[in-house]
Formats: sequence, C-alpha cells, structure tokens
Amino acid sequence: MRTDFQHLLVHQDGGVLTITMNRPEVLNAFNDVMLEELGETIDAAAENDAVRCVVLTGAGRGFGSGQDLKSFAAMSASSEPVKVSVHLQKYHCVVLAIRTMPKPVIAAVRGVAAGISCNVALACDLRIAADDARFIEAFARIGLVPDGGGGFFLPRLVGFGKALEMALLAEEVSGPEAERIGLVNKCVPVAEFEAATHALAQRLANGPTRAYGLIKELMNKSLDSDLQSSLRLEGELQDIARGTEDHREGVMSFLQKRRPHYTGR
Ligand code: T3D
Repeated sequence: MRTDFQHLLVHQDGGVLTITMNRPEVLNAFNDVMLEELGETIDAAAENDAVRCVVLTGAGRGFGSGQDLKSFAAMSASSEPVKVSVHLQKYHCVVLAIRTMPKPVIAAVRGVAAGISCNVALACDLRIAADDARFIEAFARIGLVPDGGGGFFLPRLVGFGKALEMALLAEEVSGPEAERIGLVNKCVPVAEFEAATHALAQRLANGPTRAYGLIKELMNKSLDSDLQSSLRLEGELQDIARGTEDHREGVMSFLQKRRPHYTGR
C-alpha cells in the first residue's frame, strides 16, 4: 500500500488499515489533494486482500470540518468556476467505494464531524464516537443542502423526522446523543476511544471477511429492493458464503468447541 501522502497518514497493523485525515490546522477540512488521496487509498484497500478492515479517522482534535471553505471560495471565484455537482463527483466516488468495498469500514470520530466529513462517516459501515464528538449537518448554516450521501444515509440511520431536524437546524449532536438516536453504533469516553476503536477493528479484521462483504452487499441492495428480490439475493449470497473456507472453519470450530480462526478466504 502507498503510504507517502501529503494529507493522509496510512498505517497497516495486521489486517487493519487505519487512514487518518491529516490537516489538523483546519480540523481536517477536505481540500482536493486530501480528497483524491482518500479516494486512491480506499480503492487500494478494497483491492488488497491483506486489508480486512479499514478505520477512517482524523488527526488532532477533530474528525473533519467538511469541505475546505477557503478552497471552495477560491473555486467559486475562479474565472472558470467548476460546477459543484461536478466537484461533488470526487466525493461520490469515495462514498461509493466505501459502500461497495467487500470488507468493513469503521469511522472513528473524535471531536467535530461537520458537513461532508460527517456524511462520509455516515457512509461507513460502523461508527464509533468519543464522548467529545460533535456531529453537525452544517450545510444549512451556509445555505447548502446535505451532500456526500447525507440525504440518503441520514434518514435511514436516524429516521425522517430527526434527519430533517439535523439538516434544517444544523445544530450539534453530541457523541452520547448520536449513540441514543442511532447515528453512531457506540460512544465511549475519550480516554477509552483509541483502545475501543482498536478492539472493534481487530475483531472485524479477524472475522469471516468474505461473509462480511456479502453481508454488505445484502444490506446495500435491501435499501432499494422488495422482499422477494431480497430473499432471492440472500439465497445467491448464501451459496457463495457456504463455499468459503471461513464457513467450514466456523462450523468445525463450533463442533470442536474452540474459537474459530478465520483467514478471510
Ligand atoms: O463540491 C463541494 O465541495 C461542495 C461540498 C460542500 C460540503 C461541505 O462540507 S459544506 C460544509 C463546510 N463546513 C462548514 O461549514 C464548517 C465550517 N467550520 C465550522 O463551522 C467550525 O470550524 C466547526 C464547527 C467545524 C468547529 O468549530 P471550532 O470552534 O471547534 O473550531 P474553529 O476555531 O472554528 O476552527 C479551527 C480552525 O479550522 C480555524 O482556523 P484558524 O482560525 O484557527 O486559522 C478555522 O477557520 C478552520 N476551519 C474549520 N472548518 C474549516 C476551516 N477551514 C476551512 N474550511 C473549513 N470547513
């Protein structure tokens, strides 16, 4: 894996790849370089069998403050301004790569996750937050609509009414409140955040990776599917899962009353 990035720290520990967005002086606001580096790293992680779980996090006191508003303003002021819908496509590639990657992706959120940084976290499979986390659908504060998949993921995670409240009022949601409303899976004290993230990531990296990929596919497709199609798909995916070494290992370890050792195959 490439690790020499300008605005990302990329570290692999066993099967866990940790990607740290690294512009702490602006709370890890996205500029084009960081966005492109993130897209490249997520794509590489998806292809690399040695990576069995990805953690996305931020350096310093925040997860991310959304699009860098200085470069955004410069973009608008340019003599040939790029349409936002065109610029957003780079974010969309990242969101789609996270959703389709056949292995789990965890967003680990300390401090602020605002704007499109918040919504990139929502695109991840699981979210762990520290109790100092602040989730802000900041878009309406500057007269924009939620982007980066926020309009899709937010109502599905917290329900329609709460999603509208978060998007319209653009108020901060704390880590504990985010856990209460289902925006994150787990909120832990800051002092325990690193260890809890590590434990969750290692657990997933040691799990049946191929089944995890199939689980993601089943859940992704359920979002725009009917019952019959979903039942058909579960059969197709179960045929694939049934043929994996990890499935055989799972059954054997149960019968032999021992812990399974999954290899991801
Ligand atoms: O195609 C497209 O690109 C369109 C996509 C748009 C997507 C979006 O994400 S729109 C939303 C953009 N984000 C925001 O509107 C959030 C702006 N930031 C804030 O409201 C606040 O900074 C926070 C609530 C996130 C955090 O507040 P606080 O008090 O903890 O920190 P701070 O002091 O405001 O920020 C620390 C520094 O980071 C500060 O720099 P300074 O003054 O110390 O030199 C601040 O200017 C900088 N910073 C924070 N957010 C951004 C930023 N710089 C550039 N862009 C930012 N988004």
